[in-house]
Amino acid sequence: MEQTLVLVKPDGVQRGLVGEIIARLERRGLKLAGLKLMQVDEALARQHYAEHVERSFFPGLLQFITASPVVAMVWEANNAVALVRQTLGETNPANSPAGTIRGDFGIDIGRNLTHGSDSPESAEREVNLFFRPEEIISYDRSLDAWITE
Ligand code: IDP
Ligand code: MG
Repeated sequence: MEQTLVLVKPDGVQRGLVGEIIARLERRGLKLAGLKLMQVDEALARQHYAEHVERSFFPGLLQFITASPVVAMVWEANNAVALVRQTLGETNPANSPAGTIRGDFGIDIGRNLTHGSDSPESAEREVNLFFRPEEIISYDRSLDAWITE
């Protein structure tokens, strides 16, 4: 099944939105496969956001993502990457519809509460950056037949 990396960024942890964000992904029907609170250091932040290294917002992004702990998670579903991105909303909360996490809780693009991998290839890279294989658990849920055909 497809996996994706989700981060509750430092703003989401500081604002007490970890439970709310997890609840929304659980209610959508995605399955939690990995979860931990962690302090991102500069080396990990640079690897995670390597594609943005030349952007003007990169220094601020590094400062922000390392400023306070994040909650890192692996979520599973068929099409998990796209489903999670839809549930998170647009990168800029100002463009995110109500009903999405960023649209309901965010204002600024640099304080958008969450990260979700942008493709299955990115997801594989990012899951491996944040998790060791033994930290990801595959298991059956008895209700799966009521969520997917
Ligand atoms: P994504 O998180 O929706 O995938 P990306 O374009 O990959 O968006 O950007 C990574 C993160 O960098 C965003 O989530 C946001 O926190 C930050 N970011 C992106 N563009 C800007 C910007 O123009 N100003 C400030 N921060 C930005
Ligand atoms: Mg991205």
